Amino acid sequence: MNAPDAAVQARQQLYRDMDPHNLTPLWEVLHALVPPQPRSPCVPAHWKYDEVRPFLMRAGQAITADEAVRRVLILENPALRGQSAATQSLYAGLQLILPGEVAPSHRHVQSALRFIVEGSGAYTAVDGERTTMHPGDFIITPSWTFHDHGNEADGPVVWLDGLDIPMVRFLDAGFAENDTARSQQVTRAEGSSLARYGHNMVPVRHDAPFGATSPIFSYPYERSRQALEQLERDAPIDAWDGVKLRYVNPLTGGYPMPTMATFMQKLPAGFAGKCWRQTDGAVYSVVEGSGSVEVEAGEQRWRFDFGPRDHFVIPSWHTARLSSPGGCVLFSFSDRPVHQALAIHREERLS
Ligand code: 1HN
Repeated sequence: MNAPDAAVQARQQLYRDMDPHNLTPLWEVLHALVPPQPRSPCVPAHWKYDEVRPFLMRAGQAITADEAVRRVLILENPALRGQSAATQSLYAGLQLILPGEVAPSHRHVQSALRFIVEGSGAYTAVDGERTTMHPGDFIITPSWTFHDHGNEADGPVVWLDGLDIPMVRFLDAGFAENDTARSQQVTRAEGSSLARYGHNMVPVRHDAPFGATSPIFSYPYERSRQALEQLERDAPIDAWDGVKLRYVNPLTGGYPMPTMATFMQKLPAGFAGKCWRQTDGAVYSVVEGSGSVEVEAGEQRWRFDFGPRDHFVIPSWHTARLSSPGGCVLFSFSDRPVHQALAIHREERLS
């Protein structure tokens, strides 16, 4: 029922009079503030590698890694242009490093993950240890640790950067500083963190070297793939996810980073998955093979046919379904640990 004209006018006058005092009536915005279900401003998005790669290579001609500090093309959600965000909470970008280049050492509060997309033989260094990159490896830069990258191989190396930049920005909690050295000194042998923490054993006396972040900083693809292949052969296939595993912090059993969860999944050839939706928005990197993702929200529908090295985003509470006639491997990351820490995570598996 509408209020009579006089009442409406009195209200409008009230709003105008209080406005200069920075006061707003809740009852005019209540519904939008507390929606019956999430209505993400993000849209599903797809970046085909064939289309992105030429721009990355042109960026390689246009600016050095040293000049750029980080030579990255940001994967911006089409509905959030200008915000450097793939979803409301997650940043994603593709970083290129050419032979002989160094991306200088610095540190920041924002946590980062690297997922290697193309090329081998570049390294990243964290806390005095280097790790060599191979396609499909998942590498972590914990919050507030110095890190630099370099390429001592003979071809370009490209990786996906995933950072919690929008979350840290939302909380106004960002700090950053440059290192005194361009490349940090190597103080530990390559592979020592994996040997210490990555074989179902841990040192007898230890403190978590990176606090809430996993002490393993490179999770090699070779091992993730082996696990997925064995499970594809020997275990039931999940009707929604195919074969899907999450990466783990071996000291806690939780996610490798406090703000981001990471996953790898294999869809067997002929997989036609069921629909699901979840409140954590996710960014996907196609490791091998091809397939398609169908996404639905309200009346809107999207379908992306993806191939190797493509990237795509499924926003919060969008219904999605994966299929793959020939089989494929997908890496993904999301803000699920934050949802779970706040006890607000929801997931629905639809039939
Ligand atoms: C950063 O430090 C890296 O270390 C990549 O490779 C992307 C985006 C924003 C801020 C810092 C890196 C970044 C970043």
